[in-house]
Amino acid sequence: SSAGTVAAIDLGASSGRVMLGHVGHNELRLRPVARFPNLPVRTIDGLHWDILDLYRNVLAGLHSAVREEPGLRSAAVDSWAVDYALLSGQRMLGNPFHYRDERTAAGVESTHALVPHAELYAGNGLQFLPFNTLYQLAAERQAGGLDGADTMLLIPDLLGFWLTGERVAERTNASTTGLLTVLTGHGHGHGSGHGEWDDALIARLGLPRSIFPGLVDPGSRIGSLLPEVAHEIGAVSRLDLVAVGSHDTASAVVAVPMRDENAAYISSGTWSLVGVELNSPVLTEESRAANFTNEGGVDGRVRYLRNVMGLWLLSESMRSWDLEGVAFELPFLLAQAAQVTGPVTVFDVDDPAFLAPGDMPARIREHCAAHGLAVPATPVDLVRSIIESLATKYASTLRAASELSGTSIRTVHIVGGGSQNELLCQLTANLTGLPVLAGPVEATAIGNVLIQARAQGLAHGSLEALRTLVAQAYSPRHYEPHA
Ligand code: LFR
Repeated sequence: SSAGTVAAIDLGASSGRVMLGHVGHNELRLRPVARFPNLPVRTIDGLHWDILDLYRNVLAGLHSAVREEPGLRSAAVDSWAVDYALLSGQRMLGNPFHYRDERTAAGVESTHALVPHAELYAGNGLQFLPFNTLYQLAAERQAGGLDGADTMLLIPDLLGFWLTGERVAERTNASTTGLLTVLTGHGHGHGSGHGEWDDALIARLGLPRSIFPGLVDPGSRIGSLLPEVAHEIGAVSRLDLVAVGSHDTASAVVAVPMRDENAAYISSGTWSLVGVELNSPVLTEESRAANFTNEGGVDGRVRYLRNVMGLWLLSESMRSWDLEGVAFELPFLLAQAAQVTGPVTVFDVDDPAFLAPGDMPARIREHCAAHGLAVPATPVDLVRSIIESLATKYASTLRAASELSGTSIRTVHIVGGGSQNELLCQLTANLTGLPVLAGPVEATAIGNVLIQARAQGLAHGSLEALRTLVAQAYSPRHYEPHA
């Protein structure tokens, strides 16, 4: 038939959701069937994801999905990047660590002692983030954590293994490990993308090559649900798990309704991923110094972007105020922040001091004091400062992306949760001097749905064709720049 339904399982750093996506000729509709919080847990050995809680919620979400849509064609998982579980046979060895856990510092040092960052960048094209998988694995190795492990699976691939029994490494997410080679040639109508596991690098880092599973590309079939899983979710017919851009940012970029190569994107959620889409990577020394990444996109495209600290600054501030027993409503704070007319402190949102969980307002105040900036006095001042500082960083990052890649940027798309933040969108337009097109909010789930739909023959063509579908179904909101 010409229309059909697929299920997107989308796990973000603060919440997860299962969405049904209905796709047909000129037709694209999503509806949520389950939403659940993702609450990390600190134990004596560090900060972890509550992966079993997430998996239980995924199964419950699939159960609802199948009940609502017995003819469901397929499902696919995406999540945040870089984190993984180690397995011995079918058994998971310990609960996955959270990328905000501080154990990785030692791994950075030992890795760079073996392979300097300039050399890493030439081979993998990745920006330096202290939690990139290769550093986590180095820390793991030093702690003896790799002993007895026969497989490493990134988070979406771990859930895929539990659902189907198949062990794979989806390529877009695997590109964030730092252990894939970035390809520099131009593809044929495709991006050049990422290649294979870098055996030489893996050997130099003293990592066991055998723990890395075979790579698969978005759009390929991973396998059918195991009979006991199908039974548990009440599936009556065969249900396939499909690989999509399992790195959430890769899926989000699929669903940015960009109309030409002069468009830039900001995937604005816990992180803000700010950049452009390219067909081949930029590996210059300037690019490395500016800490731009070349991550693997769907269809071999390159996601040329930088991580900006993102709405984490705001959500973590809200959490601190909650813990202190001062209950603010976010819509109230944002409305008040939009009314501020006096001078606003703009600080560097990317100070590594903001990475770990903890008292965010205190850290922002300390940062401002240490840098000779006026310290935001009230929660409203602080919220305004965060939003204005984020928009300022968006603007400078887009200028850098443009210069480093030789792209001229004429429009800026904001997708994800941040696209609903009117103050953020308007300030981004003002500070870039460019029109901002906001939405869709659920870009990640939409990108997940679209790549499944294409694999099932429900949608066709290049990413450009898929983006036309997005623009029709979710017309973005326009913000014009004001002085
Ligand atoms: C966004 C994201 C970023 C990645 C960070 C950590 O959700 O996936 O792309 O750098 O989380 O995995």
